[in-house]
Amino acid sequence: MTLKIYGIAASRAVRTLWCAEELGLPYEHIKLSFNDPAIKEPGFLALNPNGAIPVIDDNGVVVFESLAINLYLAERYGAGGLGPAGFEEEAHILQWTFWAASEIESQTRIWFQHTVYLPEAERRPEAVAGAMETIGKKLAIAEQVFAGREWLVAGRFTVADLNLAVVLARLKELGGDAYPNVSAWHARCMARPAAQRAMELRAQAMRAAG
Ligand SMILES: N[C@@H](CCC(=O)N[C@@H](CS)C(=O)NCC(=O)O)C(=O)O
Repeated sequence: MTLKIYGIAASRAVRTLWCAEELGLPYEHIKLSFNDPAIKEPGFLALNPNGAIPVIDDNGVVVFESLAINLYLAERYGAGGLGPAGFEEEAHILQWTFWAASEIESQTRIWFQHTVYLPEAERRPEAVAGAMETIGKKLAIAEQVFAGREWLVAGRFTVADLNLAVVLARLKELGGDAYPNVSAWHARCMARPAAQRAMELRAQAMRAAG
């Protein structure tokens, strides 16, 4: 049985697709949308009780949360490459992934809601300003990190880079131009053939959605 990836590419499922492409894994892509009522039904909720995408079923190993899925796939199928070789690398991969999720994605979510997602009348400029200020502080930290190295962990592209790069998918809109080292690292990540394939799947999904 192949890995099953649930979730259209025009969603956080693109993160999982990129990871699977990096690892060269065969997979079945079940293109459920985030607004498909099926993801709130018992059959899907048995896979992800949050009623959200992505979720994977890897021969019975069911995992939700996009960044956790990537950590799992990289460790299982990419040890010493995309995934960690040993506990020290693993610790640093977890460190940067948790940093991306807790310190940055918490803020990009606010930014997105108040610039794109909510109806205009409900958008609060002060929420955007607060999120941008925090994101700026975090990007300044990353700027220092990438002054001395090309990749986050172990001198090679790992799932830590992938996870942070996807959380910073809208780097330019988040003021990324002020951080040239971060921007150069992000461009290196996005230029990878697997990233390009995942972005093409995303573009196709967006075209299909109109
Ligand atoms: N933290 C979760 C967020 C999952 C999530 O919110 N997914 C969106 C699509 S990007 C979704 O399915 N939304 C539908 C809903 O929550 O009703 C992850 O990273 O996987």
